[in-house]
Amino acid sequence: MSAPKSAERFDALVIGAGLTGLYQLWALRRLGMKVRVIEAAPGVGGTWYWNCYPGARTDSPSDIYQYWFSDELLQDWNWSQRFVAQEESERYFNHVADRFDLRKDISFNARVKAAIWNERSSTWTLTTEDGQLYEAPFVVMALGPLSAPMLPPFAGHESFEGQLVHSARWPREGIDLKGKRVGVIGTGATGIQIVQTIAAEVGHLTVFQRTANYALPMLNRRYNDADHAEIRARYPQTREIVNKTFVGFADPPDGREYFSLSAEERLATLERLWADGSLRLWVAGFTEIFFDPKVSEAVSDFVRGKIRARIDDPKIAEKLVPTDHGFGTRRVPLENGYYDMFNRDNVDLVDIKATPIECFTPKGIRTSAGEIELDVIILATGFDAGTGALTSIDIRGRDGISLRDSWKKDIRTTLGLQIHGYPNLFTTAAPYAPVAAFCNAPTCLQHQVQWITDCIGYLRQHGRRLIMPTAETEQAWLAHHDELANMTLVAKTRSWYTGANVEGKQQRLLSYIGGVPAYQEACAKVQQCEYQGFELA
Ligand code: NA7
Repeated sequence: MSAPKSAERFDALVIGAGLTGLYQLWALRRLGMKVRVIEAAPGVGGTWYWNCYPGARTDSPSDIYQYWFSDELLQDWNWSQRFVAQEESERYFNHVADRFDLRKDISFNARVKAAIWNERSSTWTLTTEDGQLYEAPFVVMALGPLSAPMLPPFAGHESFEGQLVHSARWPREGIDLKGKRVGVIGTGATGIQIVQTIAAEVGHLTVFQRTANYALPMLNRRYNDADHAEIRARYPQTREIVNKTFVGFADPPDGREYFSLSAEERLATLERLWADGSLRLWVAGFTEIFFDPKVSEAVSDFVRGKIRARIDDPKIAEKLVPTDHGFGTRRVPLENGYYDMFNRDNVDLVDIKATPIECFTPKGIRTSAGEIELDVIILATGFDAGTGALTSIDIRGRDGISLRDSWKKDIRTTLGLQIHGYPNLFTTAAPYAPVAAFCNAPTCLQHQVQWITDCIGYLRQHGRRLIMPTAETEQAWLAHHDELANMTLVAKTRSWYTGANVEGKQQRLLSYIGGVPAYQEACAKVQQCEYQGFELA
């Protein structure tokens, strides 16, 4: 029997070397702390490391999908285009890791399986899958909102003799799809990007759709030197405005009420927002789409018309047009040729609500309408959002309470930043912050890193060892969250935003929907009141 390994000791541990973890490392180092980042992948980038499927691209413009903490970084990095592909995002995070010499404090290929709080020493002990132990008073979970892939238990999946792959576990060396019979299950942001990218290359493509989405056309554009100069000159304003808009984008909302406008003005506004070729219609259009069923229906109908106009066969068009939810109540994907792919002879759409998948077979997929033979099946089936990455780790707080068990009954956080019962554990991208759904991720994640850093800085400055929200504070935040959520159409819609994509998951809106400024204000208030409502020791 080998001797038990002894734990390496640090001032803080960060799990994950994606957008959040890299910045958190940089920020805690500036407090003079000895920090270790533990990362499951062999490289940095998180989401932008793992999601290397064909066509992976950000739906946020590149000038707001980046760090703001270093003017030098803003000066020395040029984005090639408005919406960048995965390779470029990954290159950016590698550049950041090199520029700030971050790698020396990161353990790669190390997946954390357990995190245990020790009350006596006020420390957390992390254990990796290969038995490495790490110990520190503070732990920051920088796991990302969408990093636990959903692998639906399709009957007979192990019998399939072709290649089966989830979009977020795409092999780095790629898959040769040329001439093959390929099936894609899922038509969210990911499925859409895959379909539009591979349709022309594969022999035959079958798209299995459960719920149609309202995808908006992406107008991408390469940047030249003049664009770079102009974008850079705007950075001081951009950095400010992303923290002032409702969802952390740089577009101020239209501001006018839908029904205060004439029919011509409404249409002209919708056309203008549509023509922007971005998520503007969703994030900076008529905010009543989230609350008012009449406005929701009017805007949805506008988008339905745009989708129908793209598809030759009216029967296929009707399948691709969403009718069971309003525009913007689920994640709106951007598309670049997606709808046109259904005019191709080698692409079929299978509505699996009408003809459900019965099982996988050795040769392909059997639906209630018959067997479809396939060489490759791509699962673009999404993620256990917000909670899945956290519950994949056996987290034990005070008195050994298990987060996994507690969250089976009731998912709770305070501001998405801490959880009652788990001292000195900080979460990012967790439920009840705007991060997972209603925020341009970098805006909210950077804000959370700053809050956590300020909090740890405060504790160190004031000779405190421990912080945790009280049960009352947590309850008050949840009540506020629920009150706002329940006023919206979003909370009434089945999607990963409400936990409906995961069997047995609590149905509650995951993301805080009071807007980025209100969220930031609530977080700031906690710090201004020196953590009133939090247990400090
Ligand atoms: P999404 O948006 O959760 O999409 C997953 C898709 O897979 C969606 O169409 C699902 O249908 C479908 N799905 C999931 N489970 C099944 C089963 N069991 N059977 C059939 N179809 C299924 O994930 P994405 O990866 O596209 O995007 C995630 C986020 O990443 C995205 O919002 C961006 O922020 C980036 P459903 O809609 O649930 O009926």
